[in-house]
Amino acid sequence: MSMNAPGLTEDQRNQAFSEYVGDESKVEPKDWMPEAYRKSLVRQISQHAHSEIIGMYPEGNWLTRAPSLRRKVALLAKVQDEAGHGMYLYSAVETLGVSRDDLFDDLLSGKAKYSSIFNYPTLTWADIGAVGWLVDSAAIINQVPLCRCSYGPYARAMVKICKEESFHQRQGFEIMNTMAKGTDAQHRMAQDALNRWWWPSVMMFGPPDNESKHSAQSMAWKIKRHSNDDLRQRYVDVMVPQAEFMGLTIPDPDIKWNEERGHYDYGDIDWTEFKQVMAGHGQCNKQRIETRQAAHENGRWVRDAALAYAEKKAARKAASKVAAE
Ligand code: BYC
Repeated sequence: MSMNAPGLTEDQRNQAFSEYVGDESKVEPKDWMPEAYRKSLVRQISQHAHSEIIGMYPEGNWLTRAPSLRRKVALLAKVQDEAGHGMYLYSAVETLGVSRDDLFDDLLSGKAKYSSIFNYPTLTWADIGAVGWLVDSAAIINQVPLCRCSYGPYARAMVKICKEESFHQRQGFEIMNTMAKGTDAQHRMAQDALNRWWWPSVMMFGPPDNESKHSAQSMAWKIKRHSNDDLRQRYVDVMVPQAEFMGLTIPDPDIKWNEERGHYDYGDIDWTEFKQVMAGHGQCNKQRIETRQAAHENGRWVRDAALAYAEKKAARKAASKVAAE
């Protein structure tokens, strides 16, 4: 029984939908879907899109100060990729019946959420290494499973995004490794950046499982594949050996390999800090939104010009069609 079949009751459609996603089939925009599924996708994908857009600011901050042409070109490419990720993701949300203008309004008014991580400042060049290494590694671990999300347009967008995130991660690792193995001063800068970015990166995966209000339903619908804590553990397990390889110390005295569990144990997370950042009281929340508002205003003439051109072109096409008839 298909959830799209005519004449079904709401319960039958819900049942057919659960079986459909249970079979690993992809839901497409024109398929019937429960309203709560649609809303949850709009919530998650739009927050993800906003994160990509706001995520450009901490790194964009260093574009004019990159230490060499090679570093600058790579950083520029990465920041441009993030703009592209935002655009694919806004397109994916549009397939769920929400307009891009409404999404922009939500971001610009400060109503929309975006990832907590982008409310921290990038104080030194080593922070660009730390963001690429720590934040993009977290993004990869969180996002690779989203390539199998039950909603087709999101899953397909994630395939391209994840390929680009892998390049970003390498870019960050290479900066971090070069600095960690450079002069004493460079090593200290790398360690300082790791000290400041480690805990916010660990928090990126979201609240602990017992406080994650969306995880259970999202996993049942195969939007999410793993819980926040499972992904966080995977992250710690991957990052600890990489830090050791670079000769850096993760700022958590409780990190220890647990033979029995086959995982690293780690210390308590300061969830008060996470909640503060989510409530808009992080170090850069205000600055990020103000920068976005200014960029939107400064880009108004481009949007107006593109619209005027499109309208003129459409009018010319319509006129030549009439003339031909
Ligand atoms: N920051 O029930 P939960 C990237 C919110 S990477 C802010 O567990 P869910 C990038 C959550 O939205 C970053 N808010 O929710 C990387 C929910 O609020 P609402 C973006 C957070 O959805 C490098 C509430 O807390 N990645 O883009 O099951 C360069 C309860 O949480 C955070 C994505 O968005 C946070 N860290 O799980 C450039 C990936 N964590 O909606 C860019 C897709 C949680 O009830 N998203 N919240 O008001 C996801 O995988 C999931 O949405 C999350 C949260 C794991 C983030």
